[in-house]
Amino acid sequence: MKKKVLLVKCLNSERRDIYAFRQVPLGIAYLAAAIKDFCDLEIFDMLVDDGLFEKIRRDHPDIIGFSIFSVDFISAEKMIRVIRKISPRSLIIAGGAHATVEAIETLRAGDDLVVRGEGELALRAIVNALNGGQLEKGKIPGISYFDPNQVGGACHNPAICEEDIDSFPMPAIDVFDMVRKIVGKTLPSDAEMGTIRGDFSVDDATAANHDKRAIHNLVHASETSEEAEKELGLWFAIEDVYDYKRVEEDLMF
Ligand code: B12
Repeated sequence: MKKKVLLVKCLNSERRDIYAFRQVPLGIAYLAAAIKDFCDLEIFDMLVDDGLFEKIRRDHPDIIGFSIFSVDFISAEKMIRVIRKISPRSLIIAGGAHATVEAIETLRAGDDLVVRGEGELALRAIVNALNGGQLEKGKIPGISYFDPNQVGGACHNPAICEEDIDSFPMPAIDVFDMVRKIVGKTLPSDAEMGTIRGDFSVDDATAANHDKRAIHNLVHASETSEEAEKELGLWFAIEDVYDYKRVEEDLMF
């Protein structure tokens, strides 16, 4: 059976407001492209998503992968300690700039494995090994892990550097909920600046209840493409629906 994988872009919540722009974390997008066909994949981007602990408590992913920069390490460390407790059977993996240069420190934070450098081949090997039922850490390229039988306590498997980087699939932008990121949270009073609801409405539940009306949240976004198809049929005629191309599409794809 395919394993449940949750990839998390870590962000110290105090830094959230610094980044007013909505970017896709490129490292996670590349990893997603490498593994999405082999697992049941979800992405959690702390720049925009809330409720990580609740999500993990509910879903208990088989693998939780954290992408960590040094500026976010201290808050990532605290988070990992909590997650260890709420989902003890999840395999916790860390990668990214900080994990690569500080593998031992990152392992001490409570991760099972650290992937150093490029993660596509290593993460795919880990997912496929777990799908097959057994992870033999010694066989996974480019990872570090504690091993009590090892002198010094830690193993650092040599990395395989893919020479033909064109063989990596293009980043899987489709795994990010871009439309929902642009639209913002349902309640405009909670929506971030830079989102449609955050920038153009200040409405909230108290005001709407007082006036006995619906909340003015300006725009609707369907949860899934199946839901979108159903809702388009309910509210729109075929001539109301426009196809469009974003300016960057020809540059990126
Ligand atoms: C482009 C870039 C940016 C872009 C990001 C664009 C985007 N959409 O992602 C922007 C301008 C937004 C940016 C911002 C910042 N950046 Co910057 N950035 C870079 C740069 C030049 C390339 C990163 C990149 O995209 N690489 C390509 C992708 C595919 O690789 P990757 O992200 O490293 O991911 C791979 C591996 O690391 C690994 N991996 C990553 N995460 C995980 C997780 C798991 C589970 C696994 C298994 C593997 C894994 O697998 C991935 C695929 O191979 C690097 C320098 C460099 N040459 O790496 C600096 C770099 C990453 N940035 C850095 C910093 C400090 C920042 C900021 C904190 C700056 C600031 N003060 O605000 C912010 C943080 C933004 C944030 N949201 O957290 C530092 C990080 C240093 C550190 N020790 O942590 C770097 C290394 C530059 C440097 N030498 O100082 N950055």
